[in-house]
Amino acid sequence: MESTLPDINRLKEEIERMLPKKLSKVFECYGFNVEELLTPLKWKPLVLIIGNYSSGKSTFINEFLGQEVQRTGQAPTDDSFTILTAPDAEEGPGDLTGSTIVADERLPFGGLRKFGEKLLSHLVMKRIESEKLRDIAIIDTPGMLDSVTEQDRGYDFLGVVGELARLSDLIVLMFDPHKAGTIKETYKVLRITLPASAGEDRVLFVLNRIDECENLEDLVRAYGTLCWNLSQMTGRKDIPRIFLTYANIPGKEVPEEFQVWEKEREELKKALLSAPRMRLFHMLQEVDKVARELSLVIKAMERFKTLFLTRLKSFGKSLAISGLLAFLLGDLAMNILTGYPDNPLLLSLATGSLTVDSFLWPVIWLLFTIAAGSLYFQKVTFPRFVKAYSSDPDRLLDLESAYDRDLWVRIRPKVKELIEKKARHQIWVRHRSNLTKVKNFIKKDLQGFYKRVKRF
Ligand SMILES: Nc1nc2c(ncn2[C@@H]2O[C@H](COP(=O)(O)OP(=O)(O)OP(=O)(O)O)[C@@H](O)[C@H]2O)c(=O)[nH]1
Ligand SMILES: [Mg+2]
Repeated sequence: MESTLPDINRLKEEIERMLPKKLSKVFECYGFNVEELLTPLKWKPLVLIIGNYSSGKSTFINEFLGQEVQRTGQAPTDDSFTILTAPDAEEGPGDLTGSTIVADERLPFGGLRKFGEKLLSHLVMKRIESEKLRDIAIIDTPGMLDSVTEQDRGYDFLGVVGELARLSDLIVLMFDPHKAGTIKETYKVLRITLPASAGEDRVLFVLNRIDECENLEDLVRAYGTLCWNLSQMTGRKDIPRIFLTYANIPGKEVPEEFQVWEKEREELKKALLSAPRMRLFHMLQEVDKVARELSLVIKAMERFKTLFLTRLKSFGKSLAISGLLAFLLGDLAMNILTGYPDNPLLLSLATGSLTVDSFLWPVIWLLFTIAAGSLYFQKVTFPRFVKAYSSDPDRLLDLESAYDRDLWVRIRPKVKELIEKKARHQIWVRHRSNLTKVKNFIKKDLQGFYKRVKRF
């Protein structure tokens, strides 16, 4: 059954509602803001087109939209990130500058501000009348180059690609036969940027401009090279699907044996339209990730609480022994040093002259020891304990999987802050029951949604 956009939107709203409903209390306990979590994914589904320079990104976009929106050309042509979308009912067509884009809170691009002025002058939004852009936005990007450094570009290009990839629901990575997977920036994107920002399932690999291969042999060679390079770059053992495509350029004859791939171009265009459905997966993956992050925070705080209780217990034991000694010997010591009181507790016990008064000083000594001990615990022992774990929260967890280790790196500062600022509160929180709630959420609610989205 083909799912319609209203169906997708209904489910999207349900996912947005589910998270606060189920987990907002638990989130609050650990200083997470549940409302903010899915905000970056509230705007339209995004398709990011990245790839080698001159691989045909802009040509493909123009063809998809049926309009000449983007400039194309043989040498590196685009030096800007261009967000293409249709204007809302209340807006007219027109361009928005980088600084307007990052300042607009309805748009998810505020995170790009950190890349500086130079990027903002290379960021633009084109609002164009296009039916296809009503429900998705497409981002055209500067082509990836070989011998370029951050200084040349003036901003952290790979950082920007990473930030956009995190927001995008589909990423088209375009190659061409002339440089099938050998460009340095492309290598870095595949090796570092994409694994950190987007799941493999979000990336569509495309070998474009195949019509420029001399013959089938040449194409097979280019395809083989790309596969080899991809496996080197991604570390994947399986070969992902690679769309083989070419543009129908007026006046250019496409060899007959290549025409069998004409349908792949159409399939790729159709895949772009699946971005709204991919957005649902993307949202669930975000929720999944943050729920797992939260589980790690809870586990760390549970361990912190247990360690604290153990510490408190051993301190309590020492205090009890000190209190007992003070109770039995405090007045005796006073008597030896000052001659007062006349009849200390132990002596009155030995001489059989025990009265109620004999307990006055022992009780005072006991209370004094307990008060001094508690003060010492609060002012010295506890702050030291907090410092030991806030400066090295890694001691709180044994991380088994690489996935957990990645999550931990991201949330480590949060755990640090939680211990530094809210240690006292954390000791009273019922971590175990919170952890059960989060685990049940991941196992039942989230899996239920995954199943529903897959059926779409
Ligand atoms: N033969 C052939 N030429 C193509 C194809 N796709 C694009 N071109 C041409 O290749 C050149 C580069 O295309 P663009 O669409 O500008 O490439 P791009 O990836 O946007 O390039 P940058 O913006 O510089 O990164 C243009 O002259 C296009 O006409 C194709 O499939 N086959
Ligand atoms: Mg271009």
